[in-house]
Order: sequence, then C-alpha cells, then structure tokens
Amino acid sequence: MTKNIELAEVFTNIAKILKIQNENIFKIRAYERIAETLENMPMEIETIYKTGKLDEIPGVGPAIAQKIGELLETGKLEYYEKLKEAIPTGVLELLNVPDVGPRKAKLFYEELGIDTVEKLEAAALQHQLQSLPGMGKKAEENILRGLELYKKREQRRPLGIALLAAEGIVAELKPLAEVAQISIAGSLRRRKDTIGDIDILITSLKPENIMEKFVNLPQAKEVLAEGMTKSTILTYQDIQVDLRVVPPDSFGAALLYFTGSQAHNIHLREMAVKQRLKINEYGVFQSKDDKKIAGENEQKIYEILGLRYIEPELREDRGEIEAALNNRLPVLVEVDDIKGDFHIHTNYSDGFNTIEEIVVAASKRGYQYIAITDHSQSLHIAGGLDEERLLEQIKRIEQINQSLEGITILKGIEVDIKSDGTLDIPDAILKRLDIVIAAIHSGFKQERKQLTERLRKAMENPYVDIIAHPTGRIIGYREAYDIDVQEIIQIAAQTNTALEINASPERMDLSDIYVKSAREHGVLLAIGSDAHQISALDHMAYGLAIARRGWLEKEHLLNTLSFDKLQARLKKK
Ligand code: DGT
Ligand code: CA
Ligand code: CA
Repeated sequence: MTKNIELAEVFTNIAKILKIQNENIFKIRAYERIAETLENMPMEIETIYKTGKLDEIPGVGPAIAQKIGELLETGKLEYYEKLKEAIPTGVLELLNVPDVGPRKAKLFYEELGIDTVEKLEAAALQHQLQSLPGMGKKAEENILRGLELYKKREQRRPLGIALLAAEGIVAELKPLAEVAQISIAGSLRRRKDTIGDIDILITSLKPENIMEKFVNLPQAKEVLAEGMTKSTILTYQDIQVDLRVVPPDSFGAALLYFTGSQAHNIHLREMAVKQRLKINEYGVFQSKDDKKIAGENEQKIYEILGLRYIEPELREDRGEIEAALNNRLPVLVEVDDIKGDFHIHTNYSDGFNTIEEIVVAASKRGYQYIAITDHSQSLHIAGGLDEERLLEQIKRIEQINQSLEGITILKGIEVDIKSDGTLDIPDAILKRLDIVIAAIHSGFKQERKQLTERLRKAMENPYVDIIAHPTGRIIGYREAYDIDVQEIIQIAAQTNTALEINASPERMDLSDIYVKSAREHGVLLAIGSDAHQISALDHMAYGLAIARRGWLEKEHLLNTLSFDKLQARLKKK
C-alpha cells in the first residue's frame, strides 16, 4: 500500500498548509478525510484509479479525483508544489509539536524564519518567542514543554502502530522452513499502551538463514546489529525490532524471559533462588547440579515455581505473582465476552460512515448493540450536533432499529462538558437518549481543582452514563489534563457513573493502573472504540488490552452485558 500512504501524506500536508493559511474549514476537512481514507483502505488506490472508480470512494469529488489522477500519472501535484512555495514542509513539522498550532507556526515562520523543530527549540531557549505578538513568557514555557513531549514521542509508539508493524514482520518470517516457532515478546506481548521496541522470538536449529532473511526484510531501513542469535533492525517507520533465535527446547524459557517485564522476571528469579533453582532464557536448572528441569513450555515453568499461569498482560509485578501463588488470579475478560461498543461517530458529526454502514459492520463483528455517540454542538470543528439535528438523528435511529435483527443501536451522544461543568445539551433532550457519554474537549489548562469539579458536576448529572477519555491524554501530543484521577474514580463510584477505556490507539485512556484502581473501587469500565470510520471498530482490541492489563474480569466491564442486562443497568442511574 505504499502508494496509498504516499498520497495520504500529500493530502495531509495540503490540509496542514491550508490550516496555516487559515483557509475554509470544510476544504481542510475534505483533504484530511481523503488522507485518512487512503491510509485505511484495503485496496491499492492505483487499482481503483485504473478501473475508473475513484468517485465511488467516500469523500472523493471531482477536485480530489483530479488530484489523485495527477499524482498517480505524474508523481507530482502542481497545486501542492505551489502551496509548498508559500509554506515549506519543515514548517508543517512544527505542527507536530504540542502547543504549536497553525497560527503560531505561521507566526514563527514569518517573524523569525523558523522552519525546523531544531530552530524552534533554539529560539525558545534564547527567549525569542516570548516577545512575539500574542505570545508571552508562559506561552514560551508551554512550547518548551511541548518540545520535551515531541522528543519523547520519537521514542515510544502507541500499541496499535507497533502491533501492526510487528504482525507484518511475523507474517514475512513465519513461512520460512527453518522457523519452528515464532512469537511476539516484550512489552508488545504484554500489550502495554506504548512500545519502546518490538521484540520477536523464534526457535530454530538453523538461525543463520533466519537472520539473513530478517536483515533483508522489505520493512528494514537500517540494520543496527547482526549476529547469529540476535539482530536488530530499524523499520521505515523508525521502529526498532529485536529478533532473538533460540533452540526449540528453550522456547518457553526464552519467551518468559523476553516477555518480561523485567520487574516480573526479577521477582520470579528471586522465588527460584529460594527453591534452589536457577532460571534464565534457556531454561530452569537445579542449582546443585545444573540439571535442566524445564525450558520448552512457559506454563510448565510457572508450575515448577508453584504458580498458576500468568497472562502476559499481568506481568508487571503489580501483585500478580502473589495472586498466582494464592490461586487468586483474575479470570481476565476475553474478546468473545465483548457484546458491543459504546463510542462511535457517524457522518452526522465528524465520522466518515453512515449509521447504516456502521451497524452492518458492527453486526459482522458479532455485537448485540452499539451506541452512536456523535459530538454535541460546542464542537463546531467536528460538526457537533445541535438539538435539532440530534432529534433528527434520534428519529433516524428509531427507524433503522425497526429493520434490524440481532443488534440494536443505542441512541447516544458524546456531550461536551463546558468549562463550568454544565453540559451543552439540556437534560430534557438527554433524557430521550439511551446512553450519554460526557467528555471534556476544551479548557484543558484549567486548574486541577476546577477540572476535577467540572467532571464531578458532569457525573452528578443523572443522565450521564459514562465519562469518555477521562484524562484527555493524546499519546505524544498532549499530556493528561491536570485532574485528580483517584478522586474522579471515587466520584464515579458514588454517582454510579462508568469510566471509559477509550481504545483509540493515540488515546488509550484510562490507562491500565487507573483501570485497576477503578475496579478496586467498584467502578464499572466501558470500552469505546471512538471509531470515526468502520475499520476503527477494530480498535476495540486495544481497549480490551487495557482492560486485561487493569485486571478486569467480565463483571467489571459494561461491554460484556447482554443487551437486556445493559438496558436494565442503563436505567438504573
Ligand atoms: P519496551 O521495549 O521499552 O516497551 O519494554 P520491554 O519490556 O519490551 O523491554 P525490552 O525490549 O528492553 O526487553 C524485552 C524483555 O526482555 C523485557 O521485558 C525483559 C527482558 N529483559 C531485557 N533486558 C533484561 C535485563 O537486563 N534483565 C532482565 N531480567 N530482563 C531483561
Ligand atoms: Ca521491547
Ligand atoms: Ca528489545
């Protein structure tokens, strides 16, 4: 899909330039939309172009079709080249720095000629930014903080991105005759929300051939290390991948070792020592005579240590080893337990698909229900619904529901929590919905107390069922807003409000530790994919990963209720 990705990048950049030029928002959204569609499209754009069916792609009108054609035919786009003369590509990279929006990027470029992130940092350190119009000391400090986040982002990737990259590599290596077993290991196997590097483990008696293939993978941009049993590459997405090859009789021990976490491993090793055993990536050995007593099977190693099998998502040394000893491990929620999705956008607001298209896709995923939760009016930029359009959508859903079998659409809204904690849809209308999720989308920089009170007020509203993306973080782009999450958890318990696990790869919010704490306080969690198009319904898997890392069992998750039980539960608040 390389052409799709290339074209998506051109359209993304066009949208960014237009933003800097303060162009019409609908024009900008059209380019953003086609970029996102291209990135997620399962077919090659060239194939569609050749069959003359570009106009069947959602969001492709004559103007965009012409541009796709020109790009495919000539490899260039006149319109884009012209735009770049006004705003160089380096300036666009500034937009990736948290706290630098289109207005500031334009300001910095025009006033100080800043066209790289490095120049921005130098200017901020020399305090050249604070005297610019509309800036100030505080604004400059915010940019320096943004630059720190920007640099961190380069280091850790969201689970969703790393997992797709890893699966691509596994798919290349798995068919090799020399490969006996292959598995993802490290933080990726533990399904951590961000991933430092990808770890892959293979068992084989002929490691040379595998290494040869690995360092020559089409994904490999650079080979960082090459050895007989251990090599490292850097992919074109700048993700580091470690491959280790061990003999088949060490598979379990190596998988245990390289899955980690390091803290979990250290704890296991200490237990082993007390039992006069030695444990490493090759096996478990008796201290007295170095006799190997296990290695091939991971489960067996836990058994020898007197432990129940511990799921990779739990291996963080957060009490799982004690629980395994006492036979009190949670029975983690599984993919088949998921009966529905609580957070989906449609083309009524900023989603790309119609309600009908989404319900068909959800039905294929075996769901019993989905909640349609478009934005409310304060989110102009996302085409938020006012009362009139919400009522129209309610009617539409009621109509569609009549024709559905086996699945029900819940009438919902992602209602905006305004700066004073009130909601931007009146109770009289919220009352008519099946489900209300409430979220903060502005005023992130309020003081801790004010933000917490804002969420309290929302949770005290009798119609609010779920608080969406409770901390507001966007991985690598925006830190969580300054709220007291533990207090939010307590208010959620008192008000009988569920907290969302937003499964969108860049949010992953709440995160695992808070989920575990919510569970301990008797708060229900609800996974929402926050899908803006059909393919993103699959992000549910990432939400499930957080749920499992937060020790959730079936009973702790709203998504596991059957439709009837859910209805009863939603009426309760
Ligand atoms: P990451 O890559 O930062 O997201 O996190 P991990 O957990 O994947 O860490 P990584 O890639 O450095 O190492 C993979 C696993 O290998 C790690 O979870 C545990 C194991 N491991 C690596 N180095 C050591 C070590 O020095 N001691 C022990 N006990 N285990 C290690
Ligand atoms: Ca790793
Ligand atoms: Ca590694």
